[in-house]
Amino acid sequence: MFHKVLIANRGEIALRIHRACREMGIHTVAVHSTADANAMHVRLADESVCIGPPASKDSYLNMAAILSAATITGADAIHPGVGFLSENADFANMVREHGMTFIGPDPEHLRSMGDKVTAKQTMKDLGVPVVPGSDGAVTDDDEAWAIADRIGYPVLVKAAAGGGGRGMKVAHKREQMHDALNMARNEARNAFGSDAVYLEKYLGHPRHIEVQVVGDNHGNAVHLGERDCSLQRRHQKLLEEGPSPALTQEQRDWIGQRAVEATRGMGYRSVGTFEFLFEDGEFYFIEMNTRLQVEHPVTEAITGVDLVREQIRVAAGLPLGFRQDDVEFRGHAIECRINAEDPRTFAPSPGQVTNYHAPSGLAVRVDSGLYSGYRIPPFYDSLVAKLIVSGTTRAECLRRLNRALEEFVIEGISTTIPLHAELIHEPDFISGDYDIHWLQRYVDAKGG
Ligand code: MV4
Repeated sequence: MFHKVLIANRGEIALRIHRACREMGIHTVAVHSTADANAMHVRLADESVCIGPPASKDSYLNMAAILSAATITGADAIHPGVGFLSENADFANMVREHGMTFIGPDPEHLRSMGDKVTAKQTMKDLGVPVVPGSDGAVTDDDEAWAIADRIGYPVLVKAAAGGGGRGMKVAHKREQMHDALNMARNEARNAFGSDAVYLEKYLGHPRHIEVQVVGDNHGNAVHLGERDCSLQRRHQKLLEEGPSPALTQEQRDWIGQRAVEATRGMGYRSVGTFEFLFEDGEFYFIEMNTRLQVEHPVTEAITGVDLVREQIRVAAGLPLGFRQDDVEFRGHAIECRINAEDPRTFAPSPGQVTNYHAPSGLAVRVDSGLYSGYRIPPFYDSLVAKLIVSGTTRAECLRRLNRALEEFVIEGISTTIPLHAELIHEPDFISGDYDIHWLQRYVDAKGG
């Protein structure tokens, strides 16, 4: 097992990784920007190194500074967390070349899944259902028209290097295809430095359902069920739950099986997430996330598996500590992402937290680096806390979530707590009847 892990991230996820390491007897090194000197994970880490000024590109994305910090502190592994360098194949390679372990998948899988066209083809070959569309990248209008005639309009043009919704354009009819292609290509070139695009049938009212998997170095792979992440706005998730209220047990088992077979089939060795759109009873693979995810605690709550611990173990070459048959799914869990934002306009609200009190009690978990007196810097993502609540049933989980939100005190800044408190009383949410567009419509209707 590793002796010392450098945590190349910040905020609640850095704290989450620190906790897993300490429970495993591993020493931790926090790296931080000058703006994060007072962060909780920096205070708790065994050692810390300042790696640069506030801007992410000069600190949390600064590969040379992070590798230097790992070298001088004698770390034998680097955990990249989420976002930042977590899916960067070049960084994973550099970590390896420095004689350390990247706690994540092989660079080969970071690269192949990072290219959405390759990812889709790989999954199709491994028996995973994909969205009907082009086989590979599309270059000219005639080719695009021919594919659209086959799959039918509306058609979505997507960037091969994309993800997160950038570089997507819908063509509702033949006349819109030329402009959609050009606009998607331009956006992709500007955002990702590659103008490769591909086509898919546009699904109008899907849910976003993702399946958690873990694979090891010994040919083992398991799935840990699904999370429903449909409640999002502008590609920012607000709340995630598991199991999905939209699936039958049969659908759940079937998609879990497809994901686990693909994980084993590609020799994937880490935690990973298969993202699907789910519409009219059918699953369609769209992307694979080759990292730990922000919403991983939902899965931990319903399975009892410590995902970060397993990720670290498999990165160290150890076999998975359990088999598929050992995984028991129990009850329901919901995660609320609490952002330092105005709950109506979503404008960032950084600043000093004058008073902080987190809820607790049975089946309530809070992952947060906040404390009274902490000053939230304005330079990063506004996620400041995750509230994860479980219950034996979804109804019980909702009642518990309601009381946990009532207990939560964060003063001095605005947060999205009031939005969550409102949302869980919406009849559509209570009945589980929502798709990926529901939250935007809800916010628009309130005049946010
Ligand atoms: C789609 C789609 C509809 N049809 N693909 C958005 C981000 C990227 N990861 C995939 N996305 C979508 N792909 C087809 N063929 C709708 C979306 C989409 C979306 C997907 C998941 C969660 C939220 C979303 C919000 C808007 C659009």
